[in-house]
Amino acid sequence: MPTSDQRAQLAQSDHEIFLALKGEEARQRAGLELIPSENYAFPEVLTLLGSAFTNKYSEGYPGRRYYGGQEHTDRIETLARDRAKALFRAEHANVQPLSGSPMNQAVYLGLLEPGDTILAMDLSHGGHLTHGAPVSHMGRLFNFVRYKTDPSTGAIDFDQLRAVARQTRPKLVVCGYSSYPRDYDYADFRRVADEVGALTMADVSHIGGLIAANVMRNPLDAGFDFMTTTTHKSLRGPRGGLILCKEKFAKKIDASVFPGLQGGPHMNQVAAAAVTFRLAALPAFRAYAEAVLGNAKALAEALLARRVRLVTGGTDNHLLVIDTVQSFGIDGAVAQEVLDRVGLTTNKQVIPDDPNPPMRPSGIRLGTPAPTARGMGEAEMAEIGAIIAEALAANGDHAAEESLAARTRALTSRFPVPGL
Ligand code: DSN
Repeated sequence: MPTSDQRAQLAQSDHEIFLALKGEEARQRAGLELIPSENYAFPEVLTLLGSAFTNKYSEGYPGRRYYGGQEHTDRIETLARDRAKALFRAEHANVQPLSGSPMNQAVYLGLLEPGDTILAMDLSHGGHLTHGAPVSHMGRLFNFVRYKTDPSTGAIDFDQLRAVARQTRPKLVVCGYSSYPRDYDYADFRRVADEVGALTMADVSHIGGLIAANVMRNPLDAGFDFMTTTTHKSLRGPRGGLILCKEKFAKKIDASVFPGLQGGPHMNQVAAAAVTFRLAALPAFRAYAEAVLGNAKALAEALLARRVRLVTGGTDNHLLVIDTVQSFGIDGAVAQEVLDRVGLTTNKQVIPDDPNPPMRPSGIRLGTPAPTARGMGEAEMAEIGAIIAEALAANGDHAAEESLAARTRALTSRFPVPGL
């Protein structure tokens, strides 16, 4: 968080960038972030990201660095690792991944050989780019095979998953998602993986904060070998990645992150992650996580009451997917633009087996971590649901959108953005 002196200096040396910063702050204050992977970082996180730790190179690990001057960086990385292990009940933690993609790549590259088979969720059913999208380098390097969900309920089709596993003998079974509004039992994945001798990895990037707060299941409790999570979504930490694993994989994971994949870790990010893990262990964070889930249900109810079609019919976690084509006769790109105009930030989203292309998909994705971090509750979710449904039904009517934008501003003016 820059001090007022630092802001004044920025304004003087680069006014264009300063204006962009002010514009972004104003956008975040006046509008509302409903993208489920976004959040407002803890103020302590903003402070550390702009701190002296950003100046330091620290290749290696605590006690085994390549450069001198590590007395404070060793301390923060050790604290970050110990706190992460305690928070997630993990045997080993690596806090150095620069973000979500290198985090997942480090697991694949550290444990598997190029060409090995990985079983992961179909991307249109909610899987992530790093779970083997054909356009990603990992998708080219490894042989990804797929399982799907029942789009009406969201249930994983474990018969199909088992059949694919038996047929393709994957080395790794991956679960986790970026656009799946349900929860599942990790033991079901474990059983199939055990049958075919595969390792297990859960990418819980979206729900890391909800697992930390013990309001959603923890895959490590079901004996998963690896759990990965970004630290900036429901956890409210810095942009970054975290790998948790069994002790027997610790050496391979650490060597895969550094020197295998990355150079110097970003120690400002590691310091901010350490504070995040401390804050996420407090009772107040559990209350926040419970409110995230309650708000998602309230938002779903508000939308369903207006006959909006939600993929899987509702939510068990922090996110919802609206089928905008079926509900309003508009694609997700148009819906996203309409909602931008009324001050609600969402993202266009493919839905299961979407016949439409990713830039013009059939839906949008919503989430409650950010509005909940502003202190909003179920009454506000009812109003947000009403604004969304009315805006998408308004069919571009300028006057209607103006009046809905005023309703968004009335809402956000009552709930300041933490840290801004
Ligand atoms: N971009 C993140 C998301 O929106 O889910 C994941 O990389």
